[in-house]
Amino acid sequence: MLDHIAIATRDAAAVRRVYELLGFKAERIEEVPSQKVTATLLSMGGLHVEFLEPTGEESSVAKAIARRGEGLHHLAFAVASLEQAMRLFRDQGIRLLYETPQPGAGGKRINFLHPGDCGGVLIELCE
Ligand code: CMX
Repeated sequence: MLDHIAIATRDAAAVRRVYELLGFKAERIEEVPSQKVTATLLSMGGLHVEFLEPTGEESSVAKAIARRGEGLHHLAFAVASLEQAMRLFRDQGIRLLYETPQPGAGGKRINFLHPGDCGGVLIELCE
């Protein structure tokens, strides 16, 4: 199931205002130190949109913005078992970005599939 769509931005507050005018409210704003980002989550029914603002230049989101500009950063899919999903993709030769699950926003455990193996879109797996 699609869990959230993440958008990389230098100014989450400014982008949030646009969505608030559309009638959506920020549900949670959370710093995720392991990913060096502040994540702002807006609920859109069963789906969330997440604005990712880097907290430092060494953040992978800062690098993504410098290289690719602001905009779509990743699609996140909820999985029942992250270890099982990681095995499935690893066995198919699809590159995982971390050897082991990492802590993500909302207490989730996360990993990523390399965009080069996914049609140019970074995919997050979250449990
Ligand atoms: N979406 C699609 N493609 C992307 C991308 C993104 N967000 N970020 C980088 N890429 C592409 C690059 O354009 C490049 O493509 P080409 O080889 O065709 O030129 C390729 O991936 C490799 O890019 P790179 O510059 O060599 O590598 P980076 O140092 O930018 O790292 C990536 C890319 C995906 C490995 C890195 O961003 C990463 O480890 N991401 C996972 C962690 C993360 O994104 N965390 C964000 C917060 C998560 C959260 O809390 O929700």
